[in-house]
Amino acid sequence: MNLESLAQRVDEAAENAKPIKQLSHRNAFDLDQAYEIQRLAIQRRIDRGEQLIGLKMGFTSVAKMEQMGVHDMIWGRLTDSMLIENGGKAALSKYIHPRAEPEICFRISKDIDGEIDLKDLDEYVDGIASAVEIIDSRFENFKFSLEDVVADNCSSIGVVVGDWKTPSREISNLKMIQSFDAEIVAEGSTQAILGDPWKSLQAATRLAAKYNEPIKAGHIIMAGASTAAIFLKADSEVHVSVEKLGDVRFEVI
Ligand code: OOG
Ligand code: MG
Repeated sequence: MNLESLAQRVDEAAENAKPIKQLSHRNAFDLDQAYEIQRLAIQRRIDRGEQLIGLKMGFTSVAKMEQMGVHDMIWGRLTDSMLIENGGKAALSKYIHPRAEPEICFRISKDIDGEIDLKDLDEYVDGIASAVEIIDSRFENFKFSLEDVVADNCSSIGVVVGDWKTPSREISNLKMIQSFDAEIVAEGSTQAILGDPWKSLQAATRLAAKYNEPIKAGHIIMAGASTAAIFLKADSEVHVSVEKLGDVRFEVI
């Protein structure tokens, strides 16, 4: 099996916003090979001039695991083409079947090249913000196995980050609300993210070290959604509000 050709398939599906069949339907590959497909697919973006800006964690809450039927933590890579400015616009035409989910984002202040203890993590973080992630599985009907979703860079396509706040260790029970226009569509707490989003960052340092992906000063790390993700609606505003961390929003056009 040619991992590069599978990487090309997920990359082109994202580029063309055209869904494809799950890779695992016709190819048997294990989790390490799935991460290699992801790395190769992101390398194609980097070869086109995109830059790595950080990592994202996925399935760090029970709500997400239950919604998607995948019960293992996953991680993916973020590039600058995925960033949407706070208050900016997301065009539905660029996506297949996009969903939004409320998140917390960390900004890294010092290079990390190994697993960091939970108690030492604040030495490496200089900002925390509320965030929304747009996910858009390249697979038909948003259905995948653990290996499929990892190969597909964990459905990454868009990230919107709010204003950076001074890091606090006390973010383990903050209310999170996602609204479309004025209607609340998802509600949760940072508690849902492994009991404390700092634990998600800790897991990111462990997994990045395991897969030889250095985390650099200036990178951002998304901790994973606290609630199920909701399909975007044309001509609406998506708004996420996190207690103490403030608001973040974008317009769907
Ligand atoms: C995979 C991505 C999961 C999260 O925050 O849990 C994720 C998916 O749900 O398609 O980003
Ligand atoms: Mg997410």
